[in-house]
Amino acid sequence: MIRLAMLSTALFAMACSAPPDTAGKDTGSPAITGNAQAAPITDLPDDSPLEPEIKNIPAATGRANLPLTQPPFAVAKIGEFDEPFAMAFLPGDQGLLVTEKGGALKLRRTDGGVVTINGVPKVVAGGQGGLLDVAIAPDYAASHHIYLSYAEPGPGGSALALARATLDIAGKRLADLSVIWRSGSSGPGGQFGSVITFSPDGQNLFLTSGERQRFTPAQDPKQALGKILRLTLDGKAAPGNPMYDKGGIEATTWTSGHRNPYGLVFAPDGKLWEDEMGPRGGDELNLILPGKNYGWPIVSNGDNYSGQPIPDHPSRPDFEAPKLWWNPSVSPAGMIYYSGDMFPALKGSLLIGTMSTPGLAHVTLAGDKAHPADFWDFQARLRDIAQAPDGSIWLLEDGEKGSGGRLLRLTPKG
Ligand SMILES: [Ca+2]
Ligand SMILES: [Ca+2]
Repeated sequence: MIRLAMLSTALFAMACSAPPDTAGKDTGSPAITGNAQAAPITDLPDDSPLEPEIKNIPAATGRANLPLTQPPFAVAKIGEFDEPFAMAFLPGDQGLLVTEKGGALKLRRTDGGVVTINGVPKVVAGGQGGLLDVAIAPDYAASHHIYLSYAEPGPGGSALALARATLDIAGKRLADLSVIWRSGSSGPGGQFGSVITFSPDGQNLFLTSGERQRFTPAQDPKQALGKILRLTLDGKAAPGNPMYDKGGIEATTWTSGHRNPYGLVFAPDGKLWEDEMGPRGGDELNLILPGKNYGWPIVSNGDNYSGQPIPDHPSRPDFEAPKLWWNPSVSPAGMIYYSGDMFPALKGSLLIGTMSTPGLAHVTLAGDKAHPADFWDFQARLRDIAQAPDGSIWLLEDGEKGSGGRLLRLTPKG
């Protein structure tokens, strides 16, 4: 334990040696390149930062990198936002909700007009934090509930929070806002994950919680960082969770050992797929199974940005290995399972927006297997993706580094 504590301290120091919010490659900024070139930590063992007795067994299968190709879509710009983070379609013809990291919630009506929705909670904007995901409640038709995840002000910085509110479209405001879950472990910077999705039966809410670039909390069952949570629609621990009887954060935990999960979707067969940004060369597509540990920061098919090696997943088969992984990194973000009729060739597959290599990854599925099919060049960091009611595919650019934060609509070419 002493060794673990010492190494944890060293890892934390590494995390803090880079500018807050830009540690790691996730932002894809020039500053990251500088960080990647930092001198290797030489007083840590080569094989594992956390468990030096582990010998590296290289990952041999599942590498998903493909050359970028021209996208087979007609692409239309249909809006522009300021550092948008997420979008969600309201039912029928009520339009699209879009979050901006700075703290604004916008409603884009179907006629293209954009209105600001008031009553959004106060957020800590900056770096990877701010107003983050937005999701429409499964019972929205009756409740008009929406959910927001965001960086809430807290000691030393911020913490991930989940709020539920009633959307009053006519009044352009949120009513009855209540914060129904808080991660704790408040502090500076890092990545929040923050993606919300619902179980197919509409009874449970799944939320990803990033490890804030603090490494070891992903393996600490007493911290909500580096976890995927399964909650009731009221934000409580969901009965049936693997550690439900333990209470506290453990009762809310579905899976652990995640770094920075930015995509989470159910396929119609009930399988839950997640993408996460790993360290350098360690991005992952995971099949999420209850109670499993996904290994971060003990194993990764990538290595730390300091140059410090991390054993690959096969070195510790007790951890759940990714179905696919990207090395070099592409920085996977928003993900959908496409079920529309507009693109028959994409039906039943995953589409993942990517950032450090800006593109759209097409992944086909067969049971619990995933296969990289295409990687289309979009030349701008894609933060989120959604399937519109008509089956068109909508993309939301990240809007950082001058990419403009455009909202794009994809339809068949020609
Ligand atoms: Ca992993
Ligand atoms: Ca590795």
